[in-house]
Amino acid sequence: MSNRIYSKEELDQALAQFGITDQTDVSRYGSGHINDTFKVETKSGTRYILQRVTDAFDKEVLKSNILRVTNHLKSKGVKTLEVVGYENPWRVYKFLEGYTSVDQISDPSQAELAAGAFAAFQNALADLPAPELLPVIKKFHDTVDRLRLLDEAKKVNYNNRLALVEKELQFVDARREEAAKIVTMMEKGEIPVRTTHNDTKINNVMLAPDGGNVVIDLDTTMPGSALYDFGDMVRTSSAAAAEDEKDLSKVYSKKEYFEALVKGYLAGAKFLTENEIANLAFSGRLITLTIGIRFLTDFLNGDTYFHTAYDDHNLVRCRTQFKMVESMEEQAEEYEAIVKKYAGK
Ligand code: ADP
Ligand code: GN1
Ligand code: MG
Repeated sequence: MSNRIYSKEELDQALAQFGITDQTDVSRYGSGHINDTFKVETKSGTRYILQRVTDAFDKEVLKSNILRVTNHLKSKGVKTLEVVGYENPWRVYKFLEGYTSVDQISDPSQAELAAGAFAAFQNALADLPAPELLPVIKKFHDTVDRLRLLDEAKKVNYNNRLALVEKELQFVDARREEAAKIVTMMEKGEIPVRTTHNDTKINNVMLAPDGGNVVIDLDTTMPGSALYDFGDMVRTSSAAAAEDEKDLSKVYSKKEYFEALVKGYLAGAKFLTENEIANLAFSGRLITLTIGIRFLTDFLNGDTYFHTAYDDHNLVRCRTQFKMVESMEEQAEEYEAIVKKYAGK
């Protein structure tokens, strides 16, 4: 989906409902693929993030989840997003001054910090008062369901794109058997359902120079598996190149970054069970495959879900994901050994 253009009136109206009328500039911000995000500058100097949330979410569930999660974290003294106002489909957060997010890791210490931040986030939500959060999108990380949606998208075959993705479909078909592993373990109760973030890509944690952090993009915080959170960290935080790098020779999973992630995550996530620890390395491969399947699906559907900047953007992203999967497969034994080392096995 290419970025929708908003009129000044539309943005002013959105802000006015939250009592913000002294804006001097409202411009597109960040590199998120889902919501329409704007940075708001005002005469008083206070800055805000204005977002129009995607229509793909159950918006009322989302609003309730965001308010519950941020209030809970605040009550525990955990720094989190500050909600200024929320009227679907719009919301305003205070701008997190002094924090920055990156799209790619440039030093292992960032990976370790990010992993620690997501572990602390899961820890802080372990005692979220009942009831459980509701899903904003059902079966979000269910790879089996994502395969079903891919098969549906093949029938859509937007602009005859199927002809371009023969190799990618073969790549997926060779891995269909792995798809059910985590969902099945969850269904059987072999892996616990926890309140997890579900979108732990590196630009969803903001870091400060003093080592402080704030986990953001809380939209998919809902019942899930710690394995999905760890897997998605591996997908983005161990990557040697951008998610949309066209030169695939630059795309691989960096062992030093993976090791830093394991170190940071295991130091913070003391709650993990044996079964979870045993599947950490696998989860990186599975989530990366799953996100690649989602990019491929969106490509075949005609780019209806993820923001795209050019015609085959989703296909380029799918290819980097599959290259990352291959790289993790090649290093599987070493990655398992790293997990064992930090788990003290
Ligand atoms: P999406 O769901 O589309 O990824 P995000 O909520 O992650 O949307 O926001 C997109 C980007 O905007 C983030 O990666 C981050 O760089 C920036 N951002 C979001 N919230 C804030 C905030 N409160 N303060 C500063 N920057 C923010
Ligand atoms: C989206 O919202 P953002 O850009 O942080 C997506 C994730 C994908 C990711 C791929 C709600 O994350 O699931 O892994 O793109 N978020 C949603 O980069 O679908
Ligand atoms: Mg985001």
